Amino acid sequence: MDISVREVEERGFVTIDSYLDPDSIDLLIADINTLDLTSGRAGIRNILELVPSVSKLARSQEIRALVEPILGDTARVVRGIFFDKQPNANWKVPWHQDLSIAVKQHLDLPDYHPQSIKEGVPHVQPPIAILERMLTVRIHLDRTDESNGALKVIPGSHRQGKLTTPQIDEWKQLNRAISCNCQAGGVLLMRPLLLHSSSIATTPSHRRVIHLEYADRPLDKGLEWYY
Ligand SMILES: O=C(O)CCC(=O)C(=O)O
Repeated sequence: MDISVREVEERGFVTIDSYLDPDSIDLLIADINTLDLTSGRAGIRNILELVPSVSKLARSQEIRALVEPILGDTARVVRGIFFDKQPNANWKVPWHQDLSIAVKQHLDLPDYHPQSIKEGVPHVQPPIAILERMLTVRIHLDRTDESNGALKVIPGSHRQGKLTTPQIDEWKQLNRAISCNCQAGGVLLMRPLLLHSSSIATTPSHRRVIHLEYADRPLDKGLEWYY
């Protein structure tokens, strides 16, 4: 088994540094800059619809080469979010697992609850088996470390299903968090169930990340992925 596949299975994440070249990063930044990000927003939820070069990247061989060894060749991108932590939007996120998926429409299905709407997009919490088969690809457009609020993770925490609040507290107390530091162009692959958080930047500058989620099959019971 490829070393990064094994790391994702066992630790829930792997970082691949300097994966995208500087020219590709500059082009992505230029395209994203055409959107209005001046209002201090922490991010943009539907980046795949808004920026064609991001949806092209999400389907590119370069990114599929990272996803397919883990999810297989039926994998496809199902959600894309752009995050930026910057001086006028310097935010933090407490320890959590990613439990929601974006869907085309809400259906009244007992296993897909709770339902919510995030920036106009319907979301649901699916059965854990669906989240266990997903992969998140985070593409860094800037160097990131503790000083600009890099993502922190707790290795192995993705293997216990959905954690309760006391279980999350226990994981925090008994395990060392790792800061996923990398250079611009670096990629973090992670399982959505991996416990993660991020702190306020102490030296705020841009910390731009394209966050893509992949799934290996269609949803069932009439439910459809949003993207
Ligand atoms: O980018 C970050 O700092 C946090 C992102 C996050 O919490 C998430 O994707 O669930």
